[in-house]
Amino acid sequence: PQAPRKRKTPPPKTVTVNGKTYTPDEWYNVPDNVLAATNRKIFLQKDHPISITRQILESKFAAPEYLPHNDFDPVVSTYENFDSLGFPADHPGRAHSESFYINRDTLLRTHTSAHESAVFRSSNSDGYLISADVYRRDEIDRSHYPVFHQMEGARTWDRSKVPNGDIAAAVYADLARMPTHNVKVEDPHPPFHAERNPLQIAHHTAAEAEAITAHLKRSLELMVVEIFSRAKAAAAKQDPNYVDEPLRMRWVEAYFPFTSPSWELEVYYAGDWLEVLGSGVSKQEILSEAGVPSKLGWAFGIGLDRIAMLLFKIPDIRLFWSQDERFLSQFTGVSDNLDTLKPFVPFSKHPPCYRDVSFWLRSISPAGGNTASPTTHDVHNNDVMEIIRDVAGDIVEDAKLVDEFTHPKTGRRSMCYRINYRSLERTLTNAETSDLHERVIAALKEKLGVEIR
Ligand code: FA5
Ligand code: MG
Repeated sequence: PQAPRKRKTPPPKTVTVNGKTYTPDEWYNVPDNVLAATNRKIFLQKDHPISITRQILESKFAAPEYLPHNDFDPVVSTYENFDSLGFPADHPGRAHSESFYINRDTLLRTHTSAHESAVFRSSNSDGYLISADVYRRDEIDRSHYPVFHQMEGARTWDRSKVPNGDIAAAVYADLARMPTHNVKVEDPHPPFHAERNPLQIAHHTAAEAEAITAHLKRSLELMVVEIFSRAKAAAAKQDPNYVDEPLRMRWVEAYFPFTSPSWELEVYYAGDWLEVLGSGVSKQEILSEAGVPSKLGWAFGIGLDRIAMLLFKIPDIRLFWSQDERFLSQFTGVSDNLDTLKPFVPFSKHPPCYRDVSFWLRSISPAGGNTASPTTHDVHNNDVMEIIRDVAGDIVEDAKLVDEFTHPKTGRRSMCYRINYRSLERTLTNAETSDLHERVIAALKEKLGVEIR
């Protein structure tokens, strides 16, 4: 992947995450607030909505088939996060602008799939669940945060252990024991691209892939049905006049380097289709590399924050990180009795406070000194987002690029960002907002070398 931009300050000599110490290099790009989040483990915190969501899914995918793993270190090697899963060398997810690196070979995991290979290798069970905090550089808004949570799951069958080596028969027998549901699935069998998402005919028959796919789809649909029936029961408890909308879900084709074919499951929510999970038939190379070549099966990865937001009607992803008792106390006791789950009741919403910042990108004369067409240095959106979050923390609700233009004469490029400062916990004073905004501006200037307009 592309080398990082030269750092202005040397990286820290060492960083400690989850009790282990690592040595950063030029690639180090983890802001302090993100590093601090590695200690929180809210997905394991009793009565926290993310943890409650995990518990609900774990109760749906139960032992002995599915064994939960909840204690993997957030720091992984690039081999685990990418190579072991078949990501090509030039995959965009590897870029310094997309992920948080400790050093060239080590990063904060970007997905729970980073542990697939290790669990396939070490586990004797037919399936697993892995829940963890995951880290990605991304935008700032009410549904994006640099740290979120995923649950990964897989179910496999061992050709050397099923009766007569007949995988399809074994899978259909398991499917016949599984409950059904009566939600009509729109687009239950979307066609998939034969080249991008081929059946793995070198490793198993089309009939075997079909059986595994049927098991995958029913299992994941049942999971979504469970979540939505709990969400409805909770909403009805809060509001006796609550009229529920029927659950709608659909399968769409997707692409992942470690499954083929692959799909995403979407649900209709608040007027739009929302992607809740990615899934597919596991690539045989991954199982073989993990030392279990006779196993085959399926895997999925679901975003826990997104599910928790719709389960509890939580309007802003930052709330998960809040230590405010007005938030946390609303979920007391739910971990011990999932049936007491109630929707979140927002405490007073504080007014938004918008501030704009516009800047010119530094122009760089191209080699050869052709000043007629200067190129400008590049500013990555994720860098701007991170600087804003770094200075203003969870007080920023949202930040957007609202204008961008190139000066017709000078060729210089200008960008304008609009930042909404709104605390979840209190009303900000004007002076406080202005002070924060000034500090954001100073940091943009210093870290990106831009000229404020
Ligand atoms: C993955 O991360 C794959 N590892 C999933 C997978 C696992 C596929 C196993 C096949 C087999 P993706 O980037 O689409 O894929 O993320 C999976 C889910 O995580 C999404 O469907 C969504 O629910 C959640 N998610 C992704 N990005 C974010 C984000 N920025 N904020 C909140 N949730 C997110
Ligand atoms: Mg996706």
